[in-house]
Amino acid sequence: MFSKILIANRGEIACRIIQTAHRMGIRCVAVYSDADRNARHVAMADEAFRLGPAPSSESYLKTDLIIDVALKSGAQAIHPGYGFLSENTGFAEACEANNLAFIGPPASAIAAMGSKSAAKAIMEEAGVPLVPGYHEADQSPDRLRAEAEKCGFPLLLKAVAGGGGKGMRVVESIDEFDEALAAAKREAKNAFGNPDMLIERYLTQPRHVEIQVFCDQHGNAVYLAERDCSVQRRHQKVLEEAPAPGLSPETRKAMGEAAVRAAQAIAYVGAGTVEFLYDVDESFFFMEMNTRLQVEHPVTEMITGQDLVEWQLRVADGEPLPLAQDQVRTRGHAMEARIYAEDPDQDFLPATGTLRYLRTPDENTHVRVDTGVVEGDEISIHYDPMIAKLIVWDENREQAVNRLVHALENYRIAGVKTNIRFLHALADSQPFREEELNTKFIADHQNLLFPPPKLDLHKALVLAAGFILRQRRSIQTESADRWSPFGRQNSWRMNSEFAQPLQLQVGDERHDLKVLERDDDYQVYVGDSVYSLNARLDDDHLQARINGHRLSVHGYLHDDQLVLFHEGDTFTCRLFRETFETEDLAAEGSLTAPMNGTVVALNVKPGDRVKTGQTLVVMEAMKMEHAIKAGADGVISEVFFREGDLVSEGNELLAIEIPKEEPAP
Ligand code: MV4
Repeated sequence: MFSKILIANRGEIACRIIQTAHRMGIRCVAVYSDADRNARHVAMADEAFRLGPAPSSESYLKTDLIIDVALKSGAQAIHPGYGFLSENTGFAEACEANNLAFIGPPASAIAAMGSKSAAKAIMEEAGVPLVPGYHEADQSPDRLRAEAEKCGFPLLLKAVAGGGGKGMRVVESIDEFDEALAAAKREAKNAFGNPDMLIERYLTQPRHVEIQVFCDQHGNAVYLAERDCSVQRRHQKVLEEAPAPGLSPETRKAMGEAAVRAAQAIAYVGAGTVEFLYDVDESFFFMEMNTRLQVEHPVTEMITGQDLVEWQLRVADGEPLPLAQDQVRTRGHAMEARIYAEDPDQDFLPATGTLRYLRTPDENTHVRVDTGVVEGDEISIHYDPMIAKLIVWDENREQAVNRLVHALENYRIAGVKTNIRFLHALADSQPFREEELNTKFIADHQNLLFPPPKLDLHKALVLAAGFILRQRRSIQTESADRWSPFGRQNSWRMNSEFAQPLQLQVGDERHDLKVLERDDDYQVYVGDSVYSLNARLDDDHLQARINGHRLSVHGYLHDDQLVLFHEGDTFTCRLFRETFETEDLAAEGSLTAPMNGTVVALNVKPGDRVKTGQTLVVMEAMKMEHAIKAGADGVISEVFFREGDLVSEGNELLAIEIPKEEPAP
């Protein structure tokens, strides 16, 4: 077995590979871009080498540099993960040429799946079912038109060089054919540099069912059940599960054996996936073969109890497959949800930012989290926006769905927008629970996937008040003398003049709350209503009772922004601090910004003499102006910002020299 491997990847899959390699006693060399200097995969590896700047083209796609690092570090093999160089024939060949084992298939097998029409010809020869249609070389419009009529309508034009859903066009009738063909060819030429088309009968309600295959270097091949990946959004997988619900043992066997024939037809070695379209009448058709370990491989691991990365390492080292086909067993049901940094409310626009608060569900036999990030990490524009994969397992699908829904409720992120709420709505929806799986699921159920908030506004505001006051009190009691009678608030202060005001902004709306408090109990006035609240805060966990309704939420307060997490949903509001209504006196030698905001007026310059009470700087935050005044007479020695600058809480704004004593006249 190898004693040292290089992982030519980043993020969760790099971490995933390192985990198995370490368990097997194999040392790991990581590579990283400047953006990933402090990334989890770098920290986990035994050593790591810088590749270059953040863009993939200058780092993770640098074939020669990665080979050099592997040779320099003494690694005997390279695991490419998925994406990046994993299906790059040049990279596989470069490994071979440098006597490094490529932990993946031979370059020839990768190349064989590069063209859709060539792949279909190979599969036809191997007896793998194909969607009826045409995939020959003759691209004359007359021939294509004749083949279209033979195929029948609706049909699908697919670019020979396309993949992953790019370059497809549905044609409903022969009248549309010529125009659709011309347009599809133009698109394919532009997108792939190859205008060639193939024709397929169009399946209107297909499912995406894929078979995990594995082949060793000795001609052995097995299939490890299937995955259903039908729930997709714009050809991006969202939820995957294994086994495929409703698949009969006969179909599973037929599909598995077809997949093995597919792999053997191209002399495959290692982990591969054969994708099928699975139709409502249980027929299935070859779609494409992915010549790598796939993102969703964990669901197969969960139901087979096998570690596919371990299999990859053994096969790459020349060992035979760990199991024969009749030793492969599955148990229970597994699901994977892909947690992305994206904003479902803005058409799933990728989101960036810092993972300020990140809590994951506890891992056990039922719950697994594959991730490459930790709290505090940055999600940048440079790479895939996937934050993590949440994988669950249980004895049957119904229980697995419950596990998934529950685990999503315990996956909490603040600082970066995510699709967690969307995933929660999807997993918890009736049609998903009822196995209504097909590739149009998300498009067909928009109403269910963007539900209104479960908490009503008043309850959310009352919880927010409880969280803020409890957190404030825990900070006060930490710092103050906890035995002092003055620190205790043990009587209702019934005069509403003594009620604490609390201003919370939700979206563009500002809500003025008033709160009376005694011990753990509060009376919260919101609008014309009053709520009795009992609240206990344990770290980030708030247990509240509002008018007798017990609720459990988690919260994160940062920069006057509070995020509450409740049953997969989040509630965000901004807190106006009392300091915003007061003035800060600059008594010290330097002056710092009291909050995040903008410098709207800078009334002084270096050398200016200032008098106590004089306004030096005006800041604006959350539509309120805040004057910063001199707390003593002095001279401005330095100014660190200009008008219009954005500053963060704690940033030094300016420096004042305050004479110890006025010089004698
Ligand atoms: C199809 C199809 C219906 N009929 N082919 C999309 C990705 C590409 N690899 C093949 N795809 C499809 N091919 C025929 N003859 C429907 C799709 C399809 C799809 C397939 C799997 C998962 C999601 C999908 C979403 C839209 C369309």
